[in-house]
Amino acid sequence: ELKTLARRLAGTVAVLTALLALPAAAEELKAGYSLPATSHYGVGVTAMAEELAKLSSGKWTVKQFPANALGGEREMVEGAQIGTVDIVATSSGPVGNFVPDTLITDIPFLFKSYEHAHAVLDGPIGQAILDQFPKHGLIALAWGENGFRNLTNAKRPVRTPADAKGLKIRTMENQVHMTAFKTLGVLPTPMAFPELFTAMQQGTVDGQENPIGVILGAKFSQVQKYLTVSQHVYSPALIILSPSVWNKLNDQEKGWFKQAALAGAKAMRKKAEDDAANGIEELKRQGMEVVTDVDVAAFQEALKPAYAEYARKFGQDKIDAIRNYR
Ligand code: EAX
Repeated sequence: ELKTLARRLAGTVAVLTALLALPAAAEELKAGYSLPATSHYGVGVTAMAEELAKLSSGKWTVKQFPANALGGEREMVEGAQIGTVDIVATSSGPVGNFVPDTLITDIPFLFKSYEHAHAVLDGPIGQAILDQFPKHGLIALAWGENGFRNLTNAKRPVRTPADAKGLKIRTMENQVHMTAFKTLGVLPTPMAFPELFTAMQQGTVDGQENPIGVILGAKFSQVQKYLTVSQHVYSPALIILSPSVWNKLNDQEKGWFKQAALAGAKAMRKKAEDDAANGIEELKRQGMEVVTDVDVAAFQEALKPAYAEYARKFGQDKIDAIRNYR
């Protein structure tokens, strides 16, 4: 009888051992973002997922929740903090409320070009900001891109700050942006992105500002007549990972996530830039009236008091280090 028991035990141990040796079922990660799957965020997250699957031999799969299905960007970042969302592709818009060091990147007319922005964000200045995330309960894997933002409204063509004065414009939930719009004499109305379309439809706000790919993806031409190609601020994006995922990874796996996020960020940038280059024609076809001869110098002049405030807040040396970075 003892022998039978021993044999059974051995058999059980053998089965258990075999089970443990089997490759574990893929772990599914939830990824959220505010735009359709065809947008730069969708393209970026897809590229990240493919690279992660390749590097890890399929250990992780990514289930995507486009178009605010997991809430607005602030809510998704909160979700990453508490572990209800695993991956978030988000504009920097609400991120400064969690990691104040990101706010310096939201200053209007700070970045001169995509190349300039990429050089700063992918260099030591950008890395130093990413390094701040863990102490705020978040992991930032890479800088992605939302793009240069442009003003739209339902009232009138805008070329100069005088044209913009008095318009009620939705801004992101971002102090740096709100300061800028207040300074321009615009009535800034901070609002989460998922509420924006209805707010414009109902006339609660006159307009908003976003990169061309966002204006296209969110179908804003249905509720906005005038587009001003103001490119008044570069809007970085971030690929954020929940610490609840990160803290379980070994060093090799952490490397895979970073590498995959960099591939995602690269694809995101390419799509955002393609949309910016090609999307204006499409918006015209959709009926928007487009102003391209914007008086940028007048906007920069009108923003002087805001720049003085940023200098007090961030330090002129820090701002200049970004402005003059090459
Ligand atoms: O990230 O809130 C915004 O205007 C963002 O630019 C948009 O959700 C894309």
